[in-house]
Amino acid sequence: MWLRSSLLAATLSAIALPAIAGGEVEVTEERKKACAKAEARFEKMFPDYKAEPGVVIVKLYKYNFCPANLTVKPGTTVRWINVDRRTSHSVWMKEAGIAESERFFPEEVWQHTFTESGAYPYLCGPHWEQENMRGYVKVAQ
Ligand SMILES: [Cu+2]
Repeated sequence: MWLRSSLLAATLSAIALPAIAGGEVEVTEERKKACAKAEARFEKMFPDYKAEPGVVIVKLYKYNFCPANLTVKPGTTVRWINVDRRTSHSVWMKEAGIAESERFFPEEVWQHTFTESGAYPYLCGPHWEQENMRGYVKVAQ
């Protein structure tokens, strides 16, 4: 049940933020549904995945980052996992001046450890313009 509790923690921290403040991403009903599917795909793809302290997972599915908004403490590693069927994605913290990741394919992973407090809005390189594929990480004590 590690998955449920870590997801719950991620969800709660996203909800605790004021609605659409700063670089936060608007989470529509459509996106919520896609993220529920992402969850199911993740559990199927990685049935033995073990939670690790200090690591928070974001799934990428159908032009969504799930969850799109996250708040983490400095030192946290955010691990983005592609649970899509065939589309590759990237993570590009453009505003923070962090270079775009490699494109990663289904079942592949990219991760980043946040050492500095601050706001990190990010994009998927190939899909932010057409599909508004964006996410937001707030790093705070
Ligand atoms: Cu993408």
